[in-house]
Amino acid sequence: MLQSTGLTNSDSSATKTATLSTTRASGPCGCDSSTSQVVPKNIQERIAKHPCYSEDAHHHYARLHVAVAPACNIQCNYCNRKYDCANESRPGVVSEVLIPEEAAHKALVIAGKIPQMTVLGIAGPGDPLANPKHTFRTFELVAEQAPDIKLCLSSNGLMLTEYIDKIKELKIDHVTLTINMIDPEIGEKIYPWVRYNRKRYKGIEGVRILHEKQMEALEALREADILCKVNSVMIPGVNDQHLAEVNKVIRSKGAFIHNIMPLISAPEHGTHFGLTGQRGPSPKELKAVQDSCSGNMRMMRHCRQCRADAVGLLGEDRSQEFTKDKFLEMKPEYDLAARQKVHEGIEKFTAEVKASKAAKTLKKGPKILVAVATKGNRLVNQHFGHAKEFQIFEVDGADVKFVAHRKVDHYCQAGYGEEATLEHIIKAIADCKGVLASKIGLCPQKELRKAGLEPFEAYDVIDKVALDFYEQFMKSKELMGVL
Ligand code: CLF
Ligand code: SF4
Repeated sequence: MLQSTGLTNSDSSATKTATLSTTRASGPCGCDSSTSQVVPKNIQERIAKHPCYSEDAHHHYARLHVAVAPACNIQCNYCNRKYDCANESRPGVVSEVLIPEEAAHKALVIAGKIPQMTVLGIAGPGDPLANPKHTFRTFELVAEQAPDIKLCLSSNGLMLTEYIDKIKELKIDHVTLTINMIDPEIGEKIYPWVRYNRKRYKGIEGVRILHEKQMEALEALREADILCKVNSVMIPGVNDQHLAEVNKVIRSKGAFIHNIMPLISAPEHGTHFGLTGQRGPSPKELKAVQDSCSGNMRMMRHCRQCRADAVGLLGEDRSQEFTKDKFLEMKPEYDLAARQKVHEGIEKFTAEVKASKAAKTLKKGPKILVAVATKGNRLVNQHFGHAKEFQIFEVDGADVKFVAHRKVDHYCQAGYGEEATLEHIIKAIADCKGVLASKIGLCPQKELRKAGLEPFEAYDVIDKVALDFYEQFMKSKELMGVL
């Protein structure tokens, strides 16, 4: 193993324990630094605590989804209405539907228990704007009682212009639209019908209405100065070649960030695409399309396609701790001052990380990928065997940029390493050169090395560990005469 940083391995709060030293990380907004766009300061402030709009924020801040919107007004071929809206969720996931009062209670409970929870999102299980009464009532109740929580909604866009005044009135500052096409002929392969003004339109007629309404929605959001994220589901052979055009159009209409997500499709989901064998893209195909758009605008690469009742940091779903039977028994512990104190600690930590970035000029070298085991807080702070996902960072000796995450089954099952699981993990991160974790057992170390993945143990800020690893990795290559 390359020599680790040798820091004490502890799971205590990131903001207290991390040693901050030489780091240079992703762009100023924490999103995709490959775009030349600089985020104005006032917008940086608006996204600084939103885990989806800011890649930096997603290491520290959490979101809560409340499932108050069961109905939908369109049909997507990747959706089975028995499950959550697949525009912001993994197919096959079912959330418990709540009434607004239950949802507000849940938000106040969680705001106390997880003070890093800064955003309340409504993203299903159907379309929030096909359920306007419950959606807006929930936002009203939460805004009245927890004014520091940001309100966020995700929609297919069909009804957005009808509700733009209400969205403005409630100060909903973040709206996601799922836009998969700008050409109705392509849309015809994705949407069999659309219901608008109490009438169901089949085929291209319906898709044309959806397309026009989505374009109007983009303009309405720009006019209202609401930050718009566009989600696009990448469907190989249907819209994969078309997404660059979608990207161009949404950018020209003022969208702030583009989230190209993979189609997840399996026969057991019972969706049209699942049953007809439509496959989703490979990680490589997805990255290629994201890369092709990244010169034009900010790209989101840290989406976890969460459930309509997701709770916690994006990479950790704590929804099972807060099922309806459990949270209804809990008392709201919302405490604005205590929350602000936690947020100040996070801000201090991130400011120190940023300041340390500027402290040293580092030389860029060839790019490599590393896989990081993390429980959040922008730290290498998880045992290899406990990781349910690895965050993938691109490192070039000067910059450390988040590029993806890979879900895996954790290697350590009931205290023992699972050989078959290790094989899958290695396959999932095979394009990396190093694996950074707070602890890695001797057996997985051996297997990782055999597969060309160098294990590296440390407990510190991801950027620092990645640069330390890079330096030692490059040195070892030089010594071996590889470079
Ligand atoms: Fe939720 Fe969506 Fe708001 Fe985020 S999720 S409503 S913008 S608070 Fe985020 Fe989840 Fe991806 Fe959505 S990771 S599925 S992009
Ligand atoms: Fe399903 Fe969402 Fe599409 Fe409606 S908009 S059909 S809920 S994926």
